[in-house]
Amino acid sequence: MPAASTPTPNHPINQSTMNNQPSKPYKRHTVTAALPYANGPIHVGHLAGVYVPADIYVRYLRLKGEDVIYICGSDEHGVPITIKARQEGVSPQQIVDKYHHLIKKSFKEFGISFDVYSRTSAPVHHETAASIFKTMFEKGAFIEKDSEQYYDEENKQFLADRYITGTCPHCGYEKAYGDQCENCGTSLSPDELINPRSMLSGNKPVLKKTRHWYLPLNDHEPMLRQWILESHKNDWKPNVYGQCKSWIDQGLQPRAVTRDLDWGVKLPLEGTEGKVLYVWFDAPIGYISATREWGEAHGKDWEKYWKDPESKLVHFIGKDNIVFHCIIFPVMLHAEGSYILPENVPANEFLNLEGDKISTSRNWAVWLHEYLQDFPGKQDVLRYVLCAAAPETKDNDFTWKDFQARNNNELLAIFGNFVNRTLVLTHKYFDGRVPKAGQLTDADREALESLKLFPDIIGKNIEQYRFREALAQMMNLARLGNRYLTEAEPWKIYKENPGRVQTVLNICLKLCAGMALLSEPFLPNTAKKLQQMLNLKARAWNEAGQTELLAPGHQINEAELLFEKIEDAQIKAQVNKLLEIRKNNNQEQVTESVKAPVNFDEFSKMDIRVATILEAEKVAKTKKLMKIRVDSGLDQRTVVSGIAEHFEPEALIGKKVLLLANLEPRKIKGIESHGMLLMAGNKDGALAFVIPEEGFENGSVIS
Ligand code: B3M
Ligand code: ZN
Repeated sequence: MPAASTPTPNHPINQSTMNNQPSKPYKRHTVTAALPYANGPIHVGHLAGVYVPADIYVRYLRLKGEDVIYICGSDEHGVPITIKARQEGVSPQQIVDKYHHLIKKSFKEFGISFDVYSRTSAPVHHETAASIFKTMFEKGAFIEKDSEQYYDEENKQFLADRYITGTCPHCGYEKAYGDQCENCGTSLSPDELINPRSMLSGNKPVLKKTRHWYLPLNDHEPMLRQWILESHKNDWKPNVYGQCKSWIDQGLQPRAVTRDLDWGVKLPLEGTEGKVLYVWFDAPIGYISATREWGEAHGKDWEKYWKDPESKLVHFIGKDNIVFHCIIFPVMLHAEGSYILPENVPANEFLNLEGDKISTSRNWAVWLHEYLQDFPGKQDVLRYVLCAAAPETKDNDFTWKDFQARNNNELLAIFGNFVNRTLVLTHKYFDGRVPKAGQLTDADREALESLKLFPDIIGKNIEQYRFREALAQMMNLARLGNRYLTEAEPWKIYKENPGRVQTVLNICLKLCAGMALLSEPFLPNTAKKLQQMLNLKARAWNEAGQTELLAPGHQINEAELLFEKIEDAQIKAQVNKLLEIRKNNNQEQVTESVKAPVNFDEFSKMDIRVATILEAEKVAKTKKLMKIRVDSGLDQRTVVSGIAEHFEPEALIGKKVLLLANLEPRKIKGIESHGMLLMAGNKDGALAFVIPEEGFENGSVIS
């Protein structure tokens, strides 16, 4: 009995681990996906963590006939964008224009079905964000505070944290930022930096008084405790709940929500020129302004999606955005007073690439626009692999080998193979007409009974944000079909029992029709193609399990291949591309640690000669200094050198050394030093003289 061995509908984990509380019925769904920063293209990590799961969720809801809006847009403010613009010598607006369009295009190509993809530089956003700030201000939601902040006098500008560099007080790294040391990872505040410098002018910044507006998160602690820690203890993901709990338990602080910057949403208060809203204040409001833009364009009442308690608000984000979406934004909405709070915030962990953290600056990523060049038309394959390996509960790894295996052994060998065999046989034996089923065997009945359960099993997993499991179940339907067909062997029995073959193919076609509907959230292009092949009109989700889906006599279209084999050579090319990047990165690290390059002319300015040490003595009252008299072949001169801890003076007399003879004279401890002796130092701190080969007379030139 083929179907009896299917793990699917009886599979205990589906039901038992799910939270079976009856969910509150909602009238509509407001689904947001984190707004990507418009300062670079998007990569597989973005897709896997946020946009594919959210897309599966909304596609499913639409098929269920729910009222749903899927919202996103570009996050176009913030300091990194202004820094990138500076580096490239263009305006911030030019940067965001470039990436906004690139990102929007990538999403479209991968079938991410936003109802609106807006941007935070849009006037509707500036207006909405300013007005929410204003309402909050009028309600007394902020506290005002003066503080001293670093200011660049030459550029007449307060310096955002990222605009200040200096030495890390923890590890001594000289290029630490005002908010973080990228060497030791410590988060810093600008006043902790030793020797702070403005990135704009290179000057030492001065402290200057400035006024800012703070959101007193601490005042909202009771609300947060009740809403998150009590009400959402069981339905939020443990990683999300845990982060929120630890934030709240550590004690919340007032957070500054304004900045001295000229790129962003201007502060809507008198006398506050040069101040904008902090990017994390305006960005989440971007969800609201995008909804408004959509509502105004389509004549819809957008406010219901944000203000009616019968709307279910869900934020899809990555784990680094949890605090902003679970604490700060909800506090803003609550303080404003007329908005609903999110019902869930299903944040994912991170996706790594071939064992390493994805990094834009190190170019360690699979960029979507590049993927499409190398694998044209294979968007669904990537969606599939990214969902199957989604970092739902822990960080996960994307590897090209896994990509190939999932395409060849799953999509092609299971899904594609079953569909293809069914359609080809239907054309071969019945001219592409759905045959009528005869008497059903136990195996037939079981296959049909199983089919009926799938919409619910897959749907429940999606509703619980368990997309990997939902996808695995969808594939179990294909597995079931494959096994059923293989065991029924219609090609062997057609001659003596064509009536049995009619029944078998009738059932296989119904399974294919179920797959055509239930795969849509995951593999939208494939589903569409399969629906066309089956000549199936668009249907609702729940119909996928109904056995009347394809009536006998219904004409299907020609079979086309849904998936192609991915060859070793294609994978090798991708792996080589990454190896090349890794090699370049390693080289860069080496060159980064050496000093800035000099050209030949600069080098040849140095006059380096062979010399002999005539006398040496320690400089009194110092530990390190030694006064050395040398014969340079040109003259006799004094050099002060910091080697006294390493050598005894007597041991140096008569030694041949190399002398940088044209170093500007310098007074050290009152002694005029005319040059420098070349030394080698190793990482243990040992020193050795660089010595010429035997037999070179004083004055010989080094070049
Ligand atoms: N742009 C951060 C990020 O991509 C940010 C999300 C904003 S969502 C309101 O990590
Ligand atoms: Zn450090």
